[in-house]
Amino acid sequence: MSVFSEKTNEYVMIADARIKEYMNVSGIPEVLRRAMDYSISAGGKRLRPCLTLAACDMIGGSRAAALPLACAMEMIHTYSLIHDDMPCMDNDDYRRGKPSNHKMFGETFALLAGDGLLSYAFEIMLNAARTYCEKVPTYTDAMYAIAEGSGVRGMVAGQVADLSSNDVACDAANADKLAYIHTHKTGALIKASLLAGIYTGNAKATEITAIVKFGEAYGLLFQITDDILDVEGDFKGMGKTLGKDAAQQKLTYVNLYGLDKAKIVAKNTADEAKCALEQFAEAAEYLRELTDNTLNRKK
Ligand code: GRG
Repeated sequence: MSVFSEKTNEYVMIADARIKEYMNVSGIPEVLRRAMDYSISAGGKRLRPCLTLAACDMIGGSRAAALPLACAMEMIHTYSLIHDDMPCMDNDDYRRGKPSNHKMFGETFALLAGDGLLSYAFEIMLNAARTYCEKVPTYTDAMYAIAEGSGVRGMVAGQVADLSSNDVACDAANADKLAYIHTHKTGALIKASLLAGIYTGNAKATEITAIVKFGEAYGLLFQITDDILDVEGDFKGMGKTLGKDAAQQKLTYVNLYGLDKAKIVAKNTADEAKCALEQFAEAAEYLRELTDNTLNRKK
């Protein structure tokens, strides 16, 4: 097994183990726990926890302080998937290879499961802050990055722009709109995951600037490859119904530029992301490999 795969397995394992602990605390109504746990335990790549833990390792930060943030990121991400799948939004029947949350628990509990994961993420972060704020003076910056990235100027703003773009033509005049949707809906949470990790170490201003640059390019790469996989992927890898973007003529990289050009943009964006990591030298090897992996991903 490669060093990259070993590291990824390690990150996923420690995040999963901690998420399991968080899901088993007393006091959560049983029906709510089952609905939350159904989606968070359904699989998923755990990309955002991997980004937080990798950024923490890269900067020599505190793993103990980063772990609650990594789990909070996964909870926020999972809430967004549950809500996005609901009939009032994207109306998807499958997620992570299983029936989506509202198909299993009904719309009321799907809504509450999403609300529960979002608010629990913030409870977990604030509880961790009681322990780590003194040892890690930038812990508040990490939590702020997560709040901003997931909130009304980040992911939620991107979702609003996405839902308002249904009747927008897939032409060059709307390229800026597409960039806004991608950087906010997908990129903001990815950037926040990286910032959270880097803020658990003693990062210099130039390192923070570099990780922001990497996060923006990597987030865009991740979404372009998502658009490509909507055409070229399969249900087994992606765990969701594909082909919807083409059927709905949705504003995506593939519909705007065509498949071949989208692949070129993805390659250039991956190069740009790796360039941003230069100052971290070999400490950034994991993030470089992750970037190559994402460029060629099938899931
Ligand atoms: C409901 C406020 C709100 C936001 C929803 C996440 C999202 C925003 C919408 C889901 C649809 C979508 C294609 C979003 C782009 C982000 C994305 C590619 C999500 C899937 O992330 P992965 O591939 O999923 O990391 P896993 O299951 O592996 O965690």
